Amino acid sequence: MFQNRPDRDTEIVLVGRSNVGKSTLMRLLTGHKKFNTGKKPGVTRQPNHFDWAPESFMITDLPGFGFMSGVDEDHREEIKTNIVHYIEENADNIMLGVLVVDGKSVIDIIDRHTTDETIPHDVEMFYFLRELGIPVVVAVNKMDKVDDKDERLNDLADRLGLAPPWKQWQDVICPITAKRGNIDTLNEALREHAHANKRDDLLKFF
Ligand SMILES: Nc1nc2c(ncn2[C@@H]2O[C@H](COP(=O)(O)OP(=O)(O)OP(=O)(O)O)[C@@H](O)[C@H]2O)c(=O)[nH]1
Ligand SMILES: [Mg+2]
Repeated sequence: MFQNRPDRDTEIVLVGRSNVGKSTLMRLLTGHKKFNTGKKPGVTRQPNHFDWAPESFMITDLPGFGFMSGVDEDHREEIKTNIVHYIEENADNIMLGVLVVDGKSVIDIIDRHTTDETIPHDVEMFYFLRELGIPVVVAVNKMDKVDDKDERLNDLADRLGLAPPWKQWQDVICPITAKRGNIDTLNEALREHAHANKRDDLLKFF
């Protein structure tokens, strides 16, 4: 199980497959470089918490799920189970889930893993959070590698059950390039959610 969670009332969690750029995004959101990022999937194995005591607020960078180099299937399943438990146990305090996906590969991965019996991890996580009553923002990262931007984002909206065009869902679908510090669309969505939660004291963070 994951331990060492600071006791804070309001939390934003970053979830997503390994290597999509969660820790890169965590660095930007917190302004701290201490979060390790890496070229190979599976860098983050325990939640990284960053908290602000006066606001009783924290952002949590969760380990990735799915493929990780050097990690066998059983261990990957265990990590995913731990992520699911973490979210269930703390759902009352989680204001928002940021599902981070790789804009370049997400559609291929979703389509490859969709069968009559299985739902791909990303889609499953999107619905899982919503079923727990946690609003979700999808941060579509690595847009620097995507050429057909609108087409790709329309496909993603469709796969998540949100009727295209994606531009109707700009409070949910936020294209970003974390590596270049370009996360304006996400910050805008985070501000909207903070305001909707009557937490204007958090606006200064985004
Ligand atoms: N091209 C591109 N690469 C990016 C972007 N954001 C992150 N990366 C790269 O993607 C790789 C993975 O980034 P991480 O932030 O470590 O990803 P993570 O989701 O935390 O990965 P795990 O901890 O393994 O789950 C690194 O090589 C990053 O530099 C982006 O916007 N564009
Ligand atoms: Mg990481």
